[in-house]
Amino acid sequence: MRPGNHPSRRTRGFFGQCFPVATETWACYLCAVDEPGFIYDMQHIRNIAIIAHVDHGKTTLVDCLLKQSGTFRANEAKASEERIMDSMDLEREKGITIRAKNAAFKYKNFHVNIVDTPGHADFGGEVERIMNMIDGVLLVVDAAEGPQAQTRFVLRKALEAGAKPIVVINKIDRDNANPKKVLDQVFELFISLNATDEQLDFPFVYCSAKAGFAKTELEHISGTMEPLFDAIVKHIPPPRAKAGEGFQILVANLDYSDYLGRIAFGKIVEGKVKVGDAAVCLHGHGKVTPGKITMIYHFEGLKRIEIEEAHAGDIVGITGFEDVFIGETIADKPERGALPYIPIDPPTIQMEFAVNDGPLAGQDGKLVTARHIWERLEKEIRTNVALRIAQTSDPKVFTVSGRGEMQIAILVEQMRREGYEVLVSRPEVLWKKGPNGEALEPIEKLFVEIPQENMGAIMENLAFRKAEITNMNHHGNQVTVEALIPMRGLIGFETDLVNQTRGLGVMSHLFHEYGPDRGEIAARKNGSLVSMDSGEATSYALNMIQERGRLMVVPGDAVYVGMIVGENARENDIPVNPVKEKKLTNMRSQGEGKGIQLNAPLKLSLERALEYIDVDEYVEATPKNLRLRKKLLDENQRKRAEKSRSIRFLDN
Ligand SMILES: Nc1nc2c(ncn2[C@@H]2O[C@H](COP(=O)(O)OP(=O)(O)OP(=O)(O)O)[C@@H](O)[C@H]2O)c(=O)[nH]1
Ligand SMILES: [Mg+2]
Repeated sequence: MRPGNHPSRRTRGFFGQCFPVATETWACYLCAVDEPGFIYDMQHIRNIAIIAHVDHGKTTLVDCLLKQSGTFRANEAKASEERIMDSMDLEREKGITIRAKNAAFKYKNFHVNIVDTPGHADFGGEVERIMNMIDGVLLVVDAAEGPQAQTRFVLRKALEAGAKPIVVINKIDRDNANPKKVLDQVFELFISLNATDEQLDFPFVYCSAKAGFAKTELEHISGTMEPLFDAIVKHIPPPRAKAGEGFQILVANLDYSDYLGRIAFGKIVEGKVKVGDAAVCLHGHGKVTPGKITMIYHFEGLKRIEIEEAHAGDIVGITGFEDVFIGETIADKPERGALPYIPIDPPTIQMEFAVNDGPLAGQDGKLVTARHIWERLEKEIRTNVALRIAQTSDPKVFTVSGRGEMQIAILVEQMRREGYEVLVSRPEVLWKKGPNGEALEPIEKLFVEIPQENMGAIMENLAFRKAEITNMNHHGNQVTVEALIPMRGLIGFETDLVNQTRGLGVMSHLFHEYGPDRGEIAARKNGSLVSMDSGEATSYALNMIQERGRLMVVPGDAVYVGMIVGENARENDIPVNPVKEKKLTNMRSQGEGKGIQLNAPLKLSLERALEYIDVDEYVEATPKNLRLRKKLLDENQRKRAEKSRSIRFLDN
């Protein structure tokens, strides 16, 4: 790094606050920004989040911005990867983002911190948690689908947090794209969210994240993302932060490393921080813990680079506090006070996690005790802000509350992969007490888009689920239905929608209000075929059982008393014996199993199984198996315990 014709160290002061250059004393700004760990002044930092409805192209857009800003060398494996930020195994398998993640890129002499967020409604808490880290958002909207339920949710959160939005109309390469119309719809959305005049004057960019180009006017010809890069540095303000002595950091995310311990991520809201500085953690409940900053990281590309000091405005990770939580403040001294934290919406559903006490417990998994499960749940809520956990009167049963069944199913799936075994109950909705002590249940606003020919079936389904249709719109062969539906009725609806429309229906939903009890909604129309014996299922026995309904096991599967081996064609549960062998007579008939035709068994995914089971049933999730069972394995005990409708309340 040699001094060049660029502004000297002295003139750099014009950019705002003075700042030291991390490397050589005489390095110039424009050259030095290429150095790892370079300290940018606030005027050259931008902190943005990418927000949108599910699948509108956030992660693809982040890929494009990272690649076109030259973050990866051409020969680096990442340069050819897709959806780089979806780094978790489950994210890659499911094709969706689950956790919000940070990265950063350099554009001209700007350092842009960028947070990719999930678009699925169940992970809305991830969007809320990062809002205090950023100062602007790219609101991505699909040029064909237009704004959807989660577009409204994330935009509302961004406006509440005072973040400056840039609207990005994405996927303009799609055949059915209508970018102009979608832009109008976005404008309407801003109005309906009571945006100020200034917010209504939002900048917008059209783009195709997949093809890698952006433009400010549809008529323009563009082969790169340049117009979007320019819009980011022009319209997103520098960080809302204050230079000066001392420091204050609001923790927005946590990570762990066996070697470093807990790493707290957040924006430096004030001052500057150096490795070795004395610091305090201002906890949520008013406690103050003294400590020391042991390490500082900031983001460059996908990497976390260790730095010696960091300044107001940058997003950094710091170590030194083992008991810090999301929403708490780390500062140089207690007098600086805690920063306000953006509250997170409450959870709407709850499931039980219980110790596997079935006869096959411990055969697949190593982590099976109540202590194992509780410690794993405690670890989860340190970083997963929208989840809540609680112990119950039964030491072997815990409750886990969240925003949707998928959010909790993801946790169960992760636990299975880590070697845990756990019994999980059906999701139950969390009610709230009204002003006069009456029970109020969460009501969701549902948006469904279906082919016209499926309308009858879907309307009937919605009526069964106690939905109240509020609007219907026919356009071409499609119908858009808007309804108010109790959250209880929504459980399992997505699976029905996919089945009834052969995958063509799309839905999204949003919390609307707590409303009066909408009455009984039957969980499912069929009872269970429950095993009354233990052993190995035989084809002979299964052949007889399949007369009664649909099988869920195959010959050779281990079964036990109280396990669900199939779905009854009728409403009630019936005991069946799946392990019965054919009695051998002197007249030897054809060999066992020969000539028997068993129908394909009903194999449910974890998520589908969770919404399928009834209130008195569990999913037994182990690393290798998913089984369904009755909570009470003994038939006589079950008969005594009447099935009753129980209501769970928030914060019980
Ligand atoms: N035609 C077209 N497809 C795109 C474009 N951008 C993204 N896609 C596709 O849209 C799908 C979803 O993209 P993602 O980037 O995973 O969407 P996302 O918003 O990150 O999704 P979540 O994180 O799950 O909410 C993928 O199949 C992408 O290939 C685009 O500009 N044009
Ligand atoms: Mg994504």
